[in-house]
Amino acid sequence: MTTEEFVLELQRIGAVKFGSFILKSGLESPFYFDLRDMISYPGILDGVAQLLADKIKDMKFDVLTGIPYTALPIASLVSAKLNKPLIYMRKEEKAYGTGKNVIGQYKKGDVCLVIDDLITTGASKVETAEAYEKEGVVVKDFVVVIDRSANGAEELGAMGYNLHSLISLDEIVELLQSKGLISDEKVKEVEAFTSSLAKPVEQDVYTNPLTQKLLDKMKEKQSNLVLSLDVTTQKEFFGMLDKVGDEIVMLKTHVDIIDDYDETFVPRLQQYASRQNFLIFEDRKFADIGNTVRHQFRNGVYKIADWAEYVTVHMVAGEMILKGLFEGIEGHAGFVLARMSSKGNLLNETYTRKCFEAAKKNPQWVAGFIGHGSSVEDIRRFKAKFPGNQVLLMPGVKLERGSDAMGQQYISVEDAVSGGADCIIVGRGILNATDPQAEAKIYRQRAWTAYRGRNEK
Ligand code: S5P
Repeated sequence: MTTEEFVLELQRIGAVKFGSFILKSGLESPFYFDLRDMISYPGILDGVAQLLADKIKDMKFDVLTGIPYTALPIASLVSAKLNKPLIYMRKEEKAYGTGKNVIGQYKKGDVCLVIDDLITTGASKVETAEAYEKEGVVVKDFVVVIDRSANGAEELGAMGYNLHSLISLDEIVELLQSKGLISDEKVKEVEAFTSSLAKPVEQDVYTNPLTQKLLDKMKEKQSNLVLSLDVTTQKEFFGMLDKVGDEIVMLKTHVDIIDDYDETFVPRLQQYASRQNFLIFEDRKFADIGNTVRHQFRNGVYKIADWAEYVTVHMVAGEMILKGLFEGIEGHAGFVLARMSSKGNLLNETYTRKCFEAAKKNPQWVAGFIGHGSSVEDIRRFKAKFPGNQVLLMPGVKLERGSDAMGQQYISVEDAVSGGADCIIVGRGILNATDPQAEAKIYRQRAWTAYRGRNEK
């Protein structure tokens, strides 16, 4: 079967339709592709598998896969034709560490070629690649049957992946037009529709004032170092600030671990903040229903809202937590924990995506995200999904990669920042140094150099 014959067959079986269709997004489209029923036409399925096999036979990969459901039967035929092992990923996401997500035999580091039926935007492909990469499988190339995207190849290219396609929307239209199978008018409609999708929507992206405040302070102070001052007495606390307060853009506190906390603590902290010119971030990780977190934030012994502009928010109870915390008070915003640095944490990709959705709906209450990553690439892809101009603050950072005895995982300053961390959060890397002041200077200098380097690119 030639590509041309394949396209004609697709039209014959109704897998490629031109008319007027309402898409899931609500947009009206002049065409509709659905290759799911191809499995009921063994000749066509075998034909497309052969075309794909011819296309990829000289590419370098160890295993191949098809994205369920539509592309999996296609990939299994390709696998047989090329005598290359097939693997696939469960469609239902498993929580980390609770079972096997990838079915089939493979070794860590194997390169997997991914087959899919269609591409509209690169987003879901990137998600697939990330899911495989979590399992130790390397993804470099995607091969799709039909590329109907406006700029899928560029989008994937920016994330470090290659896109190959058997046939594009333009080629399909051209072929069907040349055979008199669609009208010239329809062709114009398709062109108008695709160019409207390709046009970037011009809009000012909103920046939360608390995000801007942090960015301004970073610039002013030439520092993107956040100190996590996890000590348990006021003496240690202010003693450490004397040494390192000048190096940091923001101080992150856990006020509830200070043994001798009393009413002198906050005024003293505020004096330091104005003298040493840093912002205050209380890392109280709110995670309850709106009404409870409202009290936890504003009342009780610590009255956090009176002195901390930034706090941390777990999205586990749902987005109304943001309303509970921030409604009706000015000058505060949260950092949403979208990923954690601790080994075995239960925040999976679906959860992270929900955090982004919540932030998108409530931009006035979210200054940024707390996140972590296993590599520069991993962080880059995570950050690329931020729904706006939020900043990324990264804990679990030391001068070198490593871990502690209680599950904390560290990546290096350079990996964190070049991947996309705007600020690094450092605790014991500085606190436990023999000379914390000198160490803070090193962290500051390395993080700021990496930040400037990244933004100059
Ligand atoms: O995922 C996270 C989120 C946070 S806020 N992992 C973290 O380690 N943190 C916090 O960052 C943690 O509560 C601690 O205060 C700091 C890391 O401290 P370090 O001593 O390991 O650098």
